[in-house]
Amino acid sequence: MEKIKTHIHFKAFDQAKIMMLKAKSILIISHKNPDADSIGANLALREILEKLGKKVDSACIDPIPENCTFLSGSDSYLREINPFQYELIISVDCGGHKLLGFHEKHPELLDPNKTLLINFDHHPSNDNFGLVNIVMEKSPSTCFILYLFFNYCAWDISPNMATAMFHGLYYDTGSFMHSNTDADTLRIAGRLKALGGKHEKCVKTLFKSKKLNQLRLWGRVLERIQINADGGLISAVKNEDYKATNSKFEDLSGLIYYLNMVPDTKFTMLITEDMKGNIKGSLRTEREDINLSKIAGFLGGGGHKKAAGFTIPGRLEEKRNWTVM
Ligand SMILES: [Mn+2]
Repeated sequence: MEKIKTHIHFKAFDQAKIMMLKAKSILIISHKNPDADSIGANLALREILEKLGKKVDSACIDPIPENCTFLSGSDSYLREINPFQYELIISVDCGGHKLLGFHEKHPELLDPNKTLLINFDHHPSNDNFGLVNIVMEKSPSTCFILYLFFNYCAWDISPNMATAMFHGLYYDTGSFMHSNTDADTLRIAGRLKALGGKHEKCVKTLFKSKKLNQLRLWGRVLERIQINADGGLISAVKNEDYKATNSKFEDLSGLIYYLNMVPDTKFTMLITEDMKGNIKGSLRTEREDINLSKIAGFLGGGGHKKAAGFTIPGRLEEKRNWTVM
């Protein structure tokens, strides 16, 4: 079998393993507005830690997205927590401490004198908020990192865990279409499938099912596309759009990939109202010479070079320029 070439944080792996084996009660936190990677990683980790005899809870400040509800264990997430009930906290896929969501009500999460936190993530924007930080920027997903970690620990991956981890890996690589898909990604995807991962179910749930009202919402966004002076493709969603199509913010998930399909555009930006008084921006590019993480950073956001986002309070206003020739 070929060797996995990804650079591995062995020392941090060791520390994390020891802390997990020692703790009797563990809380695993998925990031706010969770995605398939954060949920898949959480559930796979929970299953193995439960098999090791631990009392484990999964938590997320926001509801689980519909495309993850088929994963076993997804129905028992906590929406409120008491960090002091646990000997160990693990965050998965949280690209910065703010994405924990719970930190505002529970600042003790970020105080190593009060709680022990292991931070598993792959976002370059990660501010290493844990006591142990396993932040591997070159990894395509957090589920990928967990695969390496479980192997390092010699912990068996069950078919259920393989499905959850495949789901996260498949989602974060945009069905292996993003440039973060390298040979190791495909090797590990293959191994997860061989371990019993239900890959067809992940494919269907993530990329091949759309509701009618969701397509109607997308139609509004597609119709509104403009190319701005900087060569960026831009479209927007207003709160009225959700109402008119009987859809919600979550229904926009995946749309950005379609917007980013026009050749020769420098980048793609979808700006949306989220019905909670915020404007969210999603940015994507195929270009090597553009760093979207930096651009999103100016607006208090973050992410990767080719995929980033931000959230700011406010409302969108449409302005059109008419010229008489
Ligand atoms: Mn991820």
